[in-house]
Amino acid sequence: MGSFKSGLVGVLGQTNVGKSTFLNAVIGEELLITSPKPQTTRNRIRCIHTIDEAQIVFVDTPGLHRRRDRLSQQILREAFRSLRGLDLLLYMVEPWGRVSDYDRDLFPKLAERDCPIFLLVNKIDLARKNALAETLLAYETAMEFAELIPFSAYKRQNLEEVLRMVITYLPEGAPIFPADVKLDHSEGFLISEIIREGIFRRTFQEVPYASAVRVRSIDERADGLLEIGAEIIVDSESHKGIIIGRKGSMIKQIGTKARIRIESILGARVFLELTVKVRKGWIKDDQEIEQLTGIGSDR
Ligand SMILES: Nc1nc2c(ncn2[C@@H]2O[C@H](COP(=O)(O)OP(=O)(O)OP(=O)(O)O)[C@@H](O)[C@H]2O)c(=O)[nH]1
Ligand SMILES: [Mg+2]
Repeated sequence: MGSFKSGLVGVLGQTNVGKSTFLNAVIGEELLITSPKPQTTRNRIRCIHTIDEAQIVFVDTPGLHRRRDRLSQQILREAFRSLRGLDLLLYMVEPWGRVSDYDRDLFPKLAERDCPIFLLVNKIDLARKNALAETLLAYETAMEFAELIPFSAYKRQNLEEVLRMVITYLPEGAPIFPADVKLDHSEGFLISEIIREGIFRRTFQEVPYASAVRVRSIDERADGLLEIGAEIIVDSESHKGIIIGRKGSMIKQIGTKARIRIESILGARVFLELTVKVRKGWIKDDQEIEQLTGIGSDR
């Protein structure tokens, strides 16, 4: 048996390409939130995959985009901050047969990095005939990648091959985290993300983007029940109305779904109390953004 390998592996790519779905598939648990809407992930989040011969510390990152508003810009900075000290970078794209303009503009900057870069072509289950081959050829021509690997996070096609290749490129080293740790964020962060996912999946237009979630308290009662108090922060009274819904139906749905998921992940019974608060203009204010989203810190 060879010696143990470990390393830090970043997952980068345009928003919505499936980075968080890929990492959930790897760690075998839905610890990262995903949605069909862009800009679901806001923070860099380390999640850890440990097997007999290696430990891969993945860094999930917020998706890259060209939106100019303040919150989007801060989210983008967070993505690029995640790239420090990596042993390997996985750049993820979709199989649409051509290099996106965004990727083409980014590649000169990416090529300056000194760690190897893989191209991961995700969602091959959606590729039309020939498109996968065209995509691989187009990206190969646009930039030099250490490896190019097609796969599907959703269908778990070729996932093992991705992991095998990643491990090949890791340096030898001792594990960085205990073997049973899958996420290096607090329980509070995990809970706030699960609630935020409910908002992303159930509301539309600007509402999910202008919402943040803060867990105010987690108390364990003597009988083991976890009492969780969380606050949804929105940008306007009209958003508050949408989040609460007719006769409270929307917030009830969000709360029930989130509670069931928190219970299954934490293995405890949960009482979840959700409140909604308006902080006008928070998405335009750097200090409020940092405070409410944790961007810039490892919370
Ligand atoms: N058909 C198909 N859909 C996928 C696949 N991987 C991800 N998706 C879908 O793509 C959408 C975006 O997935 P996410 O994992 O949230 O994407 P992301 O890159 O993390 O997005 P951001 O956090 O916004 O940057 C979701 O609706 C996923 O279900 C795949 O292999 N096949
Ligand atoms: Mg994501």
